[in-house]
Amino acid sequence: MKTIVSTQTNDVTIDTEGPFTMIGEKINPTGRKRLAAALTEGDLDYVVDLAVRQVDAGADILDVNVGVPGVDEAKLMGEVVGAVTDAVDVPLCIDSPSHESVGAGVAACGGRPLINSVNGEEASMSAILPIVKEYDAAVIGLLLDEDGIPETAAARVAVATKIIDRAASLGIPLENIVIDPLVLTVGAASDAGRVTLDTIAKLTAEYGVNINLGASNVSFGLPDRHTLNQAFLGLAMGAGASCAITDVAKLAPTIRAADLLRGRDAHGMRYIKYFRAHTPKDD
Ligand code: THG
Repeated sequence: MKTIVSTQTNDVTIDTEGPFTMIGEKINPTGRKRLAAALTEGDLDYVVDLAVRQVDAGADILDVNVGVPGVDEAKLMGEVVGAVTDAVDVPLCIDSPSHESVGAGVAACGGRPLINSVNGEEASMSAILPIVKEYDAAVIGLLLDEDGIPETAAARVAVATKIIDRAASLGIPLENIVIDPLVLTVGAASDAGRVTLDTIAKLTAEYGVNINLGASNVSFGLPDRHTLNQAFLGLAMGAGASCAITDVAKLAPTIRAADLLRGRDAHGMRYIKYFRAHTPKDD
């Protein structure tokens, strides 16, 4: 299954059969005071710098979330998307629960974005899916609904079915949907990783759909987060995930390694290219 997103001049294919797609997570003020302040002050240079650094680190797509209290989020989303689009040539993942902000971001990006996100709640599906249809955009479907995040893999797949069927009724094809099974921290429930991995396997068997993860969520509240994030990404890729919203500078080496190991990197060219571009010379 291929999900194509684009800028005006550049296509990126999220592909269940291809190498893993990396979505840079850093334009998101959650837990980042410096960025929250920059967004509040309208300091777009700081945001553009985050964009450039993530693309230099290998990001294929950039997530853009501007949710800080006390700002006109839709207006700011349009401005940030415009500034990022002028600075880097990668498609964007427009991250907001508000349909006004999503609409402003989609309108400002010029290409075909990934909308982050719709979920199985009636209010979300009825607000977001018409925008997906209008712009022929791609969308991330989060596996939660009015009852919260289901505890079992089967119940999460049932939410995926609800989102996929509703989208189909509006004429949105499965190719334009990327399912996010949701990752909770294993710090709170030690089978949280297992449930997500089982959900990925079931979705892959049933729908063959592209699957995204917010991969760093798995390690919240635990020591040595990087080791957990690396192990989880490798397992999730093995189970069928095809993209992640992640810290690309930290996790690209793991992702390039896992692609080579699962036969998605002919002659190791991507692994070697990444290593050459990002390993400092020690002479
Ligand atoms: N699925 C989808 N979208 C998502 C998520 C998801 N969007 C938001 C989030 N989850 C993914 N993005 C982030 C962004 C930052 C962090 C984690 C996930 C993060 N921040 C550090 C912190 O809060 O401690 C600070 C990072 C830093 O300083 O560099 O970990 O699951 N569809």
